[in-house]
Amino acid sequence: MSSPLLTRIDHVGIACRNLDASIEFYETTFGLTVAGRETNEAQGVKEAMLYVADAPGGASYVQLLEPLSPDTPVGKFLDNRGEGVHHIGYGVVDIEAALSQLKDDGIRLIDERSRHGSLGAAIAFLHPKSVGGVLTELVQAAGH
Ligand code: V0V
Ligand code: CO
Repeated sequence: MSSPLLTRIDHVGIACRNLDASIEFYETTFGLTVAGRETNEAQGVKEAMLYVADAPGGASYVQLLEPLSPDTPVGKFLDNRGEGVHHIGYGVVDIEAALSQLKDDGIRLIDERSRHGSLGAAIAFLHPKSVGGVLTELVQAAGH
């Protein structure tokens, strides 16, 4: 059998209206700690990564996402569905190779090439219509 394309759950992305309030909730309720915060203009978000555990090829996190404006992926999601799980980010060993394999398999790619993600990772999204309604992100962690 070939080795799995996905090697860990890197993060669960959660859409929220107020990043500071959501961070406070995850810190006080679950005892998590912020590993990094960033404004990503290209993705239209202010986000924070809260460390959960070490995992093969990286770690796993909760990613809290506040939109920079209504006309962004997370802004539209909040309007349509409200706060909640927005996407799952999976670890991969080689993101460009994974994208090329998935494209050959007929999976609809949102990103043909990897882009800049949180904590210095390379990221790329697969369309939810190709993945059973789940917005799916590939993540190659920095230094891996
Ligand atoms: C929209 N849809 C979703 C969805 N967002 N389905 C599952 N999960 C989501 N998060 C469905 C929606 O219900 C519609 O289905 C259809 O897709 C079209 O929705 P729309 O509101 O018209 O939105 P679009 O088509 O303008 O954009 C949807 C996509 C967009 C997925 C293409 O959100 C996108 O490009 N996302 C990738 C970038 C992203 O999400 N960045 C923020 C995270 P029906 O009604 O037609 O059935 S940034 C991040 O994670 C970072 C930086 C990181 O991890 O490092
Ligand atoms: Co993400």
